[in-house]
Amino acid sequence: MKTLHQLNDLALFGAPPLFAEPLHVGRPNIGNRDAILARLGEMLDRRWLTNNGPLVQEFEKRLADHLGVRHCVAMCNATVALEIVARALGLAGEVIVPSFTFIATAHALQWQQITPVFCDIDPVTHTLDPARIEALITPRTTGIVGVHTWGTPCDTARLTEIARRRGLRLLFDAAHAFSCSHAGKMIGGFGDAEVFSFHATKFLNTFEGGAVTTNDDELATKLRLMKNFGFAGYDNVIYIGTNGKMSEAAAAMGLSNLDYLDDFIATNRVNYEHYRAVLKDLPGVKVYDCGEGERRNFQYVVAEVSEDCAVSRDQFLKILQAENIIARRYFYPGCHRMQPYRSHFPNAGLLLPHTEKIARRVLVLPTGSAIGSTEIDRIRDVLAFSLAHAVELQPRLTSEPAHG
Ligand code: T4K
Repeated sequence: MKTLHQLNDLALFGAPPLFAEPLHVGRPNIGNRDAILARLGEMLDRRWLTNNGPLVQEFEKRLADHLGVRHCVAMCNATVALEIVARALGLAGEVIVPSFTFIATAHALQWQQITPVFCDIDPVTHTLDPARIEALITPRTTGIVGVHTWGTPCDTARLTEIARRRGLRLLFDAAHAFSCSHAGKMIGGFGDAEVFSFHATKFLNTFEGGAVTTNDDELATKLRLMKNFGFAGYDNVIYIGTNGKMSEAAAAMGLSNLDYLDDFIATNRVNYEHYRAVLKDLPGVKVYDCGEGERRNFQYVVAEVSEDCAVSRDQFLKILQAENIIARRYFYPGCHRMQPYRSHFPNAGLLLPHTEKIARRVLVLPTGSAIGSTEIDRIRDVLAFSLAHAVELQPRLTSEPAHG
């Protein structure tokens, strides 16, 4: 493996990349291949592939038990789950959401003609800032959607208080927060409902998948109808619905991975702590703090590159990606700067100073079971080398926009 002595040793300037194969932020966690294949084999023998099969029912039960909630409704992905639960909760008009989130949070609302009203985030936690919400409430507002960004819980107590006092529904996008806890309770039981993602890149994956959890019996009944076209039995449709069902193959993957949850967390945690230890002395670079004292999945390792850093976030991105270290700029540039929202609210950024700042700073680094301390040390070497040679580096960096 190459070592970095001079600028021309960087892949950006023509040297071979540090890694022959790309290091990704979201390499899927795959627990036990034999267990997955055995479940898939049984599924094929049963010839029951979808439509509330036994594997989906078992997956829902195990999730509900793990999260300590009354109901877990498995779905085909978190985006459709958000759409379905938004409709089941009667969201309409305007809903307050952070702009610093994956575009699906906003799109799930806009897809059904609900206007996402973007609210700024707390610059430390990167989650919705409750102090900014009330100024955005209008007579058209029907709900708040908080996002537990990077697995860090929103300020659920203040959001619940605001929602109750103002008569609003409260939903959480918990796509990043599976198996995380808050105030001694698992994420999944806060607000009216919470939505998880089990996409391939997520800490617990079902290839594609999602789930809604709730303690509200009536809501759970509606969700079950809505994800299955509104069928209440053969030939009997009693509700408007869509197809949001999870397949048996997805549940087979989820069940098999559930057995390895603690292993995934342990691996992620070791990586997170190693990153924190080796990056702590790099000037202008700080690893986002996942917090202590509560359960976390450590799925994302998020570096923040300050504006006065000798190498900018986007320059680091280009340098790393050339070395096959596929870091990402989640959630740049913020939903409010993406279509159709950019056209709907061209000046939204004025009310979102922390969102804009954090979106310019964040660099998500590769982690997961495909990465270990050797790779992390090499990533640190690239960042440290770039900083140490920033003066010579700057004139050689082109102004090409970064990707990712
Ligand atoms: N709400 C929030 C807050 C979310 O973050 C998300 C999804 C959602 C809602 C919606 O959930 P779903 O409807 O997806 O269930 C990825 C994921 O596709 C997306 O699920 C996730 N958030 C988002 C944060 O990341 P992209 O566009 O960055 O994906 P992509 O294809 O670039 O993959 C990310 C990395 O993972 C790459 O470095 C490649 C690697 N990868 C990817 C796949 C699919 C693999 O190594 N293997 C794979 O199979 O969105």
